Amino acid sequence: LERSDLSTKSVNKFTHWDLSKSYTRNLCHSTDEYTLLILCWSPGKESKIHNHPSQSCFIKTLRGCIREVVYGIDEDKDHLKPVRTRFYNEGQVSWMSDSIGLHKIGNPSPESGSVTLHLYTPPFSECKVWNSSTDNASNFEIAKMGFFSVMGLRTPQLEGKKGKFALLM
Ligand code: CSS
Ligand code: FE2
Repeated sequence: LERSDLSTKSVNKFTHWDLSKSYTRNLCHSTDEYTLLILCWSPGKESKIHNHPSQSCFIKTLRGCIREVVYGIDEDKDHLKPVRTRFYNEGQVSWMSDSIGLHKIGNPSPESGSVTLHLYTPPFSECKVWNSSTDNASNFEIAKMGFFSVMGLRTPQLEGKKGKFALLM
């Protein structure tokens, strides 16, 4: 992932923006073993705190900057606590898994969008989300992962529904 050198043209096919959302999830490729997504982050917006049912989540920042805050679970108080914050610039790769903890990621720039490439092994369709770091560790909801586009085509029917399931995007 670090060595990959994607042309603007190959990435542009998968970059779809919706400024009313924190980010859009755009499916590039999926097999039984892995899934490859491009996420487009609205200026100043971030995900909710969430976990990763996949064994591995690799993220490469393709455009702009990404801020990641990692959380641990304070077992005594049953609370989430921030452990570290990192920034990733264009070309940098991060790795995340439940063995590290939970995280939220977002775009710290108030002016421009960010684009990230995500490699999850194996693919996953649901994860746990917390609404804020003041939540109890047990106060999570299940979010179904929607797709804003698939193979470059808009898929409004796959965007995910509010209601029974929380929305991460
Ligand atoms: N896990 C989030 C993005 S942050 S790694 C998602 O797939 O939408
Ligand atoms: Fe994540």
